Parts: sequence; structure tokens; C-alpha cells
Amino acid sequence: MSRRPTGDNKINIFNDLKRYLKGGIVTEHQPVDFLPDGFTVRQIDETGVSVIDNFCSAEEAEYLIEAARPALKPSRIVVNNESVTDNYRTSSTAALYGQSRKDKGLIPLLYRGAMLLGVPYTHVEAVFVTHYSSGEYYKKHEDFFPGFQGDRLYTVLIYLNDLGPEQGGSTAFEKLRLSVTPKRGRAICWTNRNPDCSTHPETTHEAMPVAEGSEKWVIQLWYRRYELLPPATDLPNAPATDVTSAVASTAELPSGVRRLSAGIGT
Ligand SMILES: O=C(O)CCC(=O)C(=O)O
Repeated sequence: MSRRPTGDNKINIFNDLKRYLKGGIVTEHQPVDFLPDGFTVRQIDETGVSVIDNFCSAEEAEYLIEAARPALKPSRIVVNNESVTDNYRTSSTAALYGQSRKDKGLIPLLYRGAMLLGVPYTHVEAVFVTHYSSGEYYKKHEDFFPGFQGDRLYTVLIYLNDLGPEQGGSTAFEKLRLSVTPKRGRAICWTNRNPDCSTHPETTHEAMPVAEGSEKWVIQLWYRRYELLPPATDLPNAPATDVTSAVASTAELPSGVRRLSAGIGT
């Protein structure tokens, strides 16, 4: 026998509707409501890498570059469990989100990455913006640490500026025969480690040298299987937007994403 809704239920639904029309159901984690116009997810053939155009807006990218610029320091890598500067990676890096600094401009991006990957945004590692000047690069590496099982499940790499085909700075995956040209707002993401702790060695990648007179800006988000950072307080409001194209997929590779016949280009 079906039960008629009670008056109380009607009032709750009405209140929820009012809150929704006023700007979304208000939850503690509201910024996830906002996706930039043209946010589009595509899988790149059978590579396991996805490309997300308009992962962030031009305004967000510009803001993050300027927030990072005064804080840049030589990038580091981990060798024998020690964090060192080395010719293997010649870029500069600024910490934007971690224990000591939580730049709120980054939080919507943390939410979007978490939403795509199905993990809470609090599982993200400290977040860095990386800047490459002319000639700078990061040689072949993986984003997981062999032998350490509690680490990075996923990488989301976000390009904050455009580079033309002659300007170098692409991200090259030699084993996957894949090269991605930086485009402002574009992200690429992939899995480093599976739930059974096995790794994805095919994701070896490198940042190719940036050509004379050019520069490159990126953000790396690494999500782990456990919480690393407590939730942020005083979250920013989601900006108003018209989402003209929501999550979509197409067989065609977006411009600047190339499968390589042999070797790696720039
Ligand atoms: O800048 C890139 O294209 C790749 C950066 C990267 O692989 C890293 O920071 O781990």
C-alpha cells in the first residue's frame, strides 16, 4: 500500500528547492558546483590518460600564476629518500597549498580533480605550481615511488599557459607514444597505482625543454588513498557560470594531443 507524503515532506522539498534556486544546495563543500564553460573530458585512445579541456578558466590560471610568481624556488626531486635540487629537473616551484599556505584560488581545482577521480579533495598532497624558463625541463620519471605503497594513486597535471608547436615544453609519454602540448586550462590525468598497490610503469613521462624565449607554467595535483590535509575553512564562493558543454567524449583527439610513431618530440 502506498503512503501519501506527509505535510512535513512537502515542506522539506519546498525548502530544498528554494535553497537550490538561490544558488545550489548549500553544503560545506560548495565549490564543486562550479565547472568552467567547455569542461570536456576525453580518453586518449587506449593509453589510460585522459585530457580535460577547460579544467580551469583563463582567470583561474592567471590568478594562480601570479600567486606563485613571488614564491618560486628551484624545483626538487627525491633521491635516496632525500629531497634535493638536481640537473634532472631544472624548473622552479612554488608551494600554493599545504600545511603552511592554503591559497583559496586553488580549492575549486582540487574539487574538480577529486570529483573526476572519485576521492575526497583532502587526499591531495601539498600542491605546487611549476615554472619552466627557456631550456628548462624535467627528465623521464614516474609519479609513484617504488616500494612505498601508501602513495600517489592519481596525477592531474594542469597547464596554465599556451605553448605553440615550436615552443617545446610538451609532456611526453614515451612508452604510451603520446605527446601533449600545453594549453591554458587543459589538464591531463592518469592512474599511478591500483587498489592492489600494483603500479603503472607505462606512465613514465618527461617535460620536454622549453624553447628559447618561451616559458611554461603547470600545476600538479597528486591524490593519495588517505587524507593528507584537513578540510579548508572559509571556502570561496563558486563563480556564476553558464556550463555550455558539460562532460563529453569524442573519438577525435583534441588539438595538441598527438600519438607518436616513434621516439619523442617536443
Ligand atoms: O611539466 C610537465 O609537463 C610534467 C611535470 C611533471 O611530470 C611533474 O612535475 O612531475
